[in-house]
Amino acid sequence: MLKSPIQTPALSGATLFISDLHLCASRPAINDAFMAFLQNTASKAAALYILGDLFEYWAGDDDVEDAFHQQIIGGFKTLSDSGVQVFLMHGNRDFLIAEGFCRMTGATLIADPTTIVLYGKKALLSHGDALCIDDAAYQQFRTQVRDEKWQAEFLSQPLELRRKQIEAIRARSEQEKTQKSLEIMDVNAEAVNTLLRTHQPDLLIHGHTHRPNRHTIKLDGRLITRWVLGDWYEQGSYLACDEHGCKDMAL
Ligand code: LP5
Ligand code: MN
Repeated sequence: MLKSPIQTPALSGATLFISDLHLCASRPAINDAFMAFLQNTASKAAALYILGDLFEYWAGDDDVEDAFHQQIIGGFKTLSDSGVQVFLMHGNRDFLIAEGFCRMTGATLIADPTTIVLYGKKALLSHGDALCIDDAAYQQFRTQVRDEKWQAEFLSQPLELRRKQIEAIRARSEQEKTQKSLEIMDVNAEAVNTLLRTHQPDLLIHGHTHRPNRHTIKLDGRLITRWVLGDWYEQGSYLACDEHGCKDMAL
């Protein structure tokens, strides 16, 4: 169970990062915690970055009629209307979020990876799944479902059919994960180094692995911080950054 949605005082005017909330109608406690986070914490921030897997899954922008989706959309709309910038990156579960969702919420979709200037530091943002290159079965699946043509065909099907196919993939994924080692499902160190060499950031922020941590990487004579964001299964958390640096915060 999530702890009560009493918020740690926000860093006013900070930039916040979250990922892997896996929101869904069947986990009301996390939804309440998230709504409280938007109202009490994110509302005082300058910007909120969601680095993927906001939702347990996303079947298409037409799947928004129910009370659960309307509540989340309303929460974002209130936040963005109040002047907080909301940026959203795709995760491996909600990569079908598209412009329709952005229009409804006021959020801006950002590519994976994206570089931003964060209080004078160069920060590279990613969901993190693309770094798990030892997970060959997943990477093959990822290549298939990230294909534009495949997505257009998938989205052309009725919503009920899409939901059924997603349920089948989720079941298969859960089953296959039981056969994979923790190492296989973590980021590959060389893939991280390659990404860092390409973009030359001061820090990398990502999620996906559900292994929240702060790593220091020495690469080519430079120190780079890799922040891994936590999921919201047991305890909601976020990374708050301002001109003094970044802090991981619990709800
Ligand atoms: O998300 P997480 O952390 O639990 O697991 C991921 C990888 N699994 C996935 C699948 C998602 O969890 C569930 C599906 C999301 C819905 C997407 C909506 C649109 C797509 C619709 C498709 C019909 O991403 C898991 C990784 C793990 O991270 C750690 O990195 O291991 O990967 C898997 O388990 C994937 C399996 O190994 C391979 C699945 C092969 C399926 C092949 C069928 C392809 C046909 C698709 C068309 C119907
Ligand atoms: Mn993920």
